[in-house]
Amino acid sequence: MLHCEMIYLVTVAARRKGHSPPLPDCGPLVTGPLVKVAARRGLMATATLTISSRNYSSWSLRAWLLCKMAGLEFKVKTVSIDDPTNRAELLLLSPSVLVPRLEHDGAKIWDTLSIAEYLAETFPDAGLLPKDRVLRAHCRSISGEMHAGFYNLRSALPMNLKAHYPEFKTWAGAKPDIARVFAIWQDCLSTYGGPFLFGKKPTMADAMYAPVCTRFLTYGVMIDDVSKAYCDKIMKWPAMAEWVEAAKAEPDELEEVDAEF
Ligand SMILES: N[C@@H](CCC(=O)N[C@@H](CS)C(=O)NCC(=O)O)C(=O)O
Repeated sequence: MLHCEMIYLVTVAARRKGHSPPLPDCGPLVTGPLVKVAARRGLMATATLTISSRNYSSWSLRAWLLCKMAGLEFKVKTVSIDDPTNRAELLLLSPSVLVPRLEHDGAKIWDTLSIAEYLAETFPDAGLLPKDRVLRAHCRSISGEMHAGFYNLRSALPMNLKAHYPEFKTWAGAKPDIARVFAIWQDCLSTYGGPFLFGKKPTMADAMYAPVCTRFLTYGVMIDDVSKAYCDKIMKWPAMAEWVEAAKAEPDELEEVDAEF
């Protein structure tokens, strides 16, 4: 079971007990004056990114960072997936009943890595993928590795931006995943010089690994200096800081989950 699924099951229980208020709709994101004029005149495609909890949904965070990096003008639609009405609505939008889901200019995409590839193709100058063929292949490989793997890490250390458990005892099964993440980061940072994984600017790989940085901080995972500097850089990335601030302002959803740690 995906860690998010576990979280949402617990949310259902919380809702049955009457403690979980609906998630806020974060509304349209800021747009510049020229962009607004262009949009009113129908010169620009409007985009909508459907996400769930900013505090818990790591895939939502990844897609949101990717949209920001692409320079896409987009509205955010927030759905609470445990609500049966929302699930029915989401099923119409996303056949997997999972978020994130991006709709832009006729394209409907319900998978994070596909959103990343779509944005890289649509906004080739945004730098979501490195220009160099060899680096691009490396960037795709580690992005794919995160998308397809690290199950133990993701289930043992669920994203929870509001929480801080410095004494948390990490399940041994997650340790090889953690070691592998450190190895990926160290390889990229020493090969390409940082501060991001493929050099001076963030790429799709940084968006894919950003939630892992938050997990290491939330659960006090011991990290070496190089990885710590990378996590600090990610947390100070303005787009990331904006997301974290909004997550902290979100109503509490999962008191039961928090209480267990
Ligand atoms: N592989 C999918 C994973 C998406 C995913 O697991 N999303 C979670 C939220 S973080 C979700 O929608 N869970 C809904 C549920 O479990 O009911 C992607 O890349 O987008």
